[in-house]
Amino acid sequence: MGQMHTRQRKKIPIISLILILVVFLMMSCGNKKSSDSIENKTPLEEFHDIKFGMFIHWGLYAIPAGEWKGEYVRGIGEWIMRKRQIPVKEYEQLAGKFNPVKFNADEWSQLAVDAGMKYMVITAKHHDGFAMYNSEVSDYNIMDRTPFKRDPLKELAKSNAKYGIKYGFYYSQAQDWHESNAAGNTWDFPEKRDPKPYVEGKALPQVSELLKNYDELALIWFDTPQLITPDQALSLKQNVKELQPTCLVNDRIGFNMGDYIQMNDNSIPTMVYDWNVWEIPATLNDTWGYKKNDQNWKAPRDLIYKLTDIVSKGGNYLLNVGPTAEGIIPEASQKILRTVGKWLEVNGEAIYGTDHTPFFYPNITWKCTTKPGKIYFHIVNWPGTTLEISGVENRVKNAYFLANNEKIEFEQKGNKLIFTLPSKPLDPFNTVILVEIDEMQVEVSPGYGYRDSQEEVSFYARDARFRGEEVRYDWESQTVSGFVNSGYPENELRWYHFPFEDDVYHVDIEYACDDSIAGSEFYFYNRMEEEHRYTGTIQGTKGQFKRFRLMDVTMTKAEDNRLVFGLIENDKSANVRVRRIILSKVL
Ligand code: JFZ
Repeated sequence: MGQMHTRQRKKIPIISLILILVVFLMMSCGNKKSSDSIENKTPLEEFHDIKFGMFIHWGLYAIPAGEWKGEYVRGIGEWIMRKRQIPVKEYEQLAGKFNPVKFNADEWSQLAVDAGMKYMVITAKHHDGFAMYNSEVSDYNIMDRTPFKRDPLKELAKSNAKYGIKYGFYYSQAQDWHESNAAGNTWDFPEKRDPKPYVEGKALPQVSELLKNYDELALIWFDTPQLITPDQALSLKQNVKELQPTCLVNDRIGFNMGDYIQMNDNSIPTMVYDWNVWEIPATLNDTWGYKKNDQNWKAPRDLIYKLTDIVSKGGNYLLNVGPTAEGIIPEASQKILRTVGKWLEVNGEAIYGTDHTPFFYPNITWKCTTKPGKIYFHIVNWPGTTLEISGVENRVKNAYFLANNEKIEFEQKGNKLIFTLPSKPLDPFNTVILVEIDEMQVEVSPGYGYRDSQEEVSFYARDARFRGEEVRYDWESQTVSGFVNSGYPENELRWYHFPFEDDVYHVDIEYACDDSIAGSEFYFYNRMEEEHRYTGTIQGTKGQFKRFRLMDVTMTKAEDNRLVFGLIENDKSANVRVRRIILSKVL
């Protein structure tokens, strides 16, 4: 347990110290080339360092923008063709109307820079099959079929290179609703399909075009690998590596072939996840492709929190924008992203290039990232004038506010670190404390490490995955409420990916509600044993927070462990304020 951060206490012989010193001097005095080579990172390490990227879902679906023939279409905007089973011949007509004359590649790259995003992934071809670039392989593309007749992906390749943004393409390798042999379109093509001619005739050669014609790519982002075979996936991957050996491939290529992995969309793991390099694709509202009615934007505070949370657990955040059919990234998205960027401008040191927290820490006050010799405590809820953090074994040399370099008074008693803070946060969202320690590696006390066994673990509602317009997190009361439309998964709270020990746990829930709104029905289950569900009725708590025992669950180390809480809609359910689920070991 916690072995990764256990200090080696063996004495180092003096001769090796001298050797180390000599090597160090040689490296620091040597020519530039040799000092560069120490810094040389693999593409995967570089990717892991950059933390924050811009996802762009842009295609013909931006024209209907969530509405078909005057009717609102529920769900994510880029799925409209399939949701409404729009025939190919009809959907194709959209191309003739696609003329995003306001598109300006420099502005998009500049926005990424302003937001503190270091990479950009744009849909070269989404499930609708329409290529958003100049393709020789299929004329169903932006140059041949639209009045726009420009290649925005080419223009972005230029602007991203100019602004120092790494570049990658989303390519839907298996679903292509335009093609009879690809996955997905069962309304035009109900007959049995053979993916081979599609993969060999379209997917493979199109991915080749992307790798050949757009300079250096950081990654190809495949998605929804249904239907195609392991051999076909492998040929896609090998093709990428042959054409650009440093280009990464994400794990939605399928069959565990990816260089790095994706969590489910919008789903932040509950604990540190360090088995692989990973990324969370996430939405800024509730859609990827532009929908004119979706104004359910996440607030800058929530986004800064999520970025911090993700990075503190070891991941990257790929945050989406959905440009309009005119070529504009919605004004609201821009404003929110620039606010996040302002925070990163000051606090980026505590995000980029950092390692995940060494601590086990589901708590509502702070998050943590590290660099050699440094610990960054991200204070996301201001604790008042003192903050106590336990589990640090290193001697602390100094503590500063990252925002203004001002020293912070602290005391160190055993493994307790007690900071004296001003009564108000320096930053309204996340105030970062930089702690300098006397060693490169953080040494964590037994029991406090991120993989150490715990008697009790809180799963805060704030950290669950939830979406849906009405579901809201309130920073004051630390609760999630607004479950008005449950029965839809987006209105559930779901906690993902927590490498638990195999054991039996009591499950408690903490919530508050007025007595007048008691009586709403709710359910709770663990994904690993779904048939074993708790269903119950919300009891009134006179507005006070109360803890109720629900049931016992068996937890396993399974990676796809998941806890789910849902509230059945009625006229009262919106006001139940859920704070957390607590698991405690059955002793
Ligand atoms: C896919 C696409 O279908 C969607 O349109 C969008 O591009 C998104 C980024 O990716 O949707 C998924 C795929 C996988 C999961 C969730 C949504 N998943 O594994 O949870």
